[in-house]
Amino acid sequence: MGERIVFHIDFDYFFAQCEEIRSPELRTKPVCVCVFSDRGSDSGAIATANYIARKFGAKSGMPIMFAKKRLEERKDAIFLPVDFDYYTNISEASMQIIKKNADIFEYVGKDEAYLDVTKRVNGDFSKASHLAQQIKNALKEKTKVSCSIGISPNKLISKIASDFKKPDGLTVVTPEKIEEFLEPLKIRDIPGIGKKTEEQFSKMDVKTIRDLKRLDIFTLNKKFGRKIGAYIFNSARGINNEPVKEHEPTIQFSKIATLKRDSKDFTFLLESMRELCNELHSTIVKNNKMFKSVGIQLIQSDLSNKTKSRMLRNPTNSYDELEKNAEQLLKEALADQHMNVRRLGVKVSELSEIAGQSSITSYF
Ligand code: DGT
Ligand code: CA
Ligand code: CA
Repeated sequence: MGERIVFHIDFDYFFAQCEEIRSPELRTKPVCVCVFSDRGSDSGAIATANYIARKFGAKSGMPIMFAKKRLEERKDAIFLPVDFDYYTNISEASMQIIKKNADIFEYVGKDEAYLDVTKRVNGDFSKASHLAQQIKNALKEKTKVSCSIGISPNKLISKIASDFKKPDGLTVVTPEKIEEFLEPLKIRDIPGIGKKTEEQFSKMDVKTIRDLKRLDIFTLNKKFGRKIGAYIFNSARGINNEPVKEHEPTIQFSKIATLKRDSKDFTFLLESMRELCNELHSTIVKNNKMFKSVGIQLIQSDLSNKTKSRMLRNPTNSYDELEKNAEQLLKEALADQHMNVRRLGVKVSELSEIAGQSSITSYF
């Protein structure tokens, strides 16, 4: 394979940034976007926080209560509920702009994409960084989104590079700078190496990528198996041949069915809902996916449509989670239901590869 030029683009503090775009007065305040659980008040977790809030220690996954504690001295701190549909709109509009600038466009998630731009910049890194700057400008102008871009000969290094300087970063790693760029980084900076792997290495006194290069392929294979061993060995040397694959988002899986009779009876509808959840769950499992959003759709007797959805705190592939959330949504939807329901649907979205596999093995 000839030398490629690959971009990794990642939107900065995405959900919180969307909130700032909607309400610019938030820009000077700490902002946390929260997934409130149904237990009320402050139970739930932080989806993400803007960089001002992060300075005080608020971050993704943290219980809302903890974040409030960290931000106690900031009376101006703002805690907002997730507005997933709105973030999706901003994401889609931004991805359209990005896509136009790629030879090959690979959608990874709402705030993330890889681009192969080799052809359009003639393999020239300085043209590539100019193109990246143009993409950043176009996003700022049209959707107001700020992002960080990593540029290198492959997906692995570009992914690391986009994370290197955030927010609003642009990091170019030309082939001759790969070693110099990687060596001082922590092994945790290699995508797929999580806390557990980091601890294992720490016991061997391996902390940086430079340290990691001391280990030969046999040692790594013995410890992690051949596939992951090879991935770690190659990653430490900046080697990654994975192509950028044309990929539009697999946005969702859904099941829909016409009821035996039109009805607005909860128990009757719930029974069908469970069957749909069952079928849907098989599809999810077959495709090795996790979901982070559950939605339902009611098509009413007059064929009008009613939908409801909710974001989960964490990605899951659990049947119980699916059913529990679908049931809750159904209850909410029926609370103010006047018309009978004719067709019923369940969907899951915000799909990701199943955990564990998503970590290391998906980076081949
Ligand atoms: P950064 O570091 O500037 O890229 O910040 P984010 O917030 O864009 O972080 P990233 O790229 O890891 O995640 C993209 C979006 O995904 C983020 O804005 C909110 C959502 N997200 C990330 N982590 C979590 C989490 O632990 N729970 C929930 N509910 N959502 C999350
Ligand atoms: Ca991001
Ligand atoms: Ca991301």
